[in-house]
Amino acid sequence: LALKADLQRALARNELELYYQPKVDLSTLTIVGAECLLRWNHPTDGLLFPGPLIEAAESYHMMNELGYWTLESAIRGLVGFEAHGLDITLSVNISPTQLYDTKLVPTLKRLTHRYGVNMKQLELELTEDIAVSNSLMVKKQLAELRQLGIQVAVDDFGKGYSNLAYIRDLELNTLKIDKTFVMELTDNPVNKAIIEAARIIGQAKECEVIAEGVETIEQLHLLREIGIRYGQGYLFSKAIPHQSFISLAQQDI
Ligand code: G
Ligand code: G
Ligand code: MN
Ligand code: NA
Repeated sequence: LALKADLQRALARNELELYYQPKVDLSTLTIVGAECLLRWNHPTDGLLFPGPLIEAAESYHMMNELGYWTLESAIRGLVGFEAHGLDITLSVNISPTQLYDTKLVPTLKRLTHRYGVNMKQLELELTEDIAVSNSLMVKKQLAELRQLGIQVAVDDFGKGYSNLAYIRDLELNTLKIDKTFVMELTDNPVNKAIIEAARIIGQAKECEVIAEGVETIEQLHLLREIGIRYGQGYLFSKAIPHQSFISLAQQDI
């Protein structure tokens, strides 16, 4: 857990940075989108993963502040991609706390308007736990986001406390299969069955299905065989800085 002072300094001194992991079409291997992941350029410890920072933000009631920093940076990132001719969707992770904030929808409206981005190019990733939380507040917020054209994804599908009845009823654009099923795809036949089930659910719900954690060619081949259309993982690229992402994606077009 980071200290409150660390978090405040990180926000005030611009130590935070968004990195971008490509989302790839598994049949053509072209980049069709990106997920942005928070990184912390710590003044002495170097580049850090965001876990401790996010935990700190939650416990010091600063998650919304961190979340709005992330959303504005992501929208600016999208503007940069557009300026380089990249027409992609950008996915942003949203913590449950953010979905309980009544300022979320008006802020997103204001930011997308200010930066002139199309809300359809923005996707919010919710963890399955919050997606199934069945709270009226969450349902209302999700409906408003979708009305604006913002895409909704359920992240880490299969890992949380699944409530398939709620997945059934939730209007969503994307189902992201949790990386544990993909990473252990060859070890246990049940993983393949779960991924097949996700594909069938996606077909019935008319939403996209993405496999996360694709690390090997063998996994890629199996995912294609199963009929999964999109993937993310170290086989293609880890999350990289904005400019590096642009260079990588431009090789594609
Ligand atoms: O690459 P990685 O270690 O960044 O991500 C670790 C975890 O932190 C993942 O579960 C990811 O969803 C989460 N995460 C990364 N960036 C953000 C962010 O901007 N907001 C939220 N809420 N979670 C994030
Ligand atoms: O929880 P969420 O799915 O948002 O976070 C994705 C996490 O998975 C991040 O920490 C990201 O860095 C990590 N990740 C992305 N691709 C791979 C991969 O191929 N293998 C592993 N082990 N982790 C990955
Ligand atoms: Mn995610
Ligand atoms: Na995930």
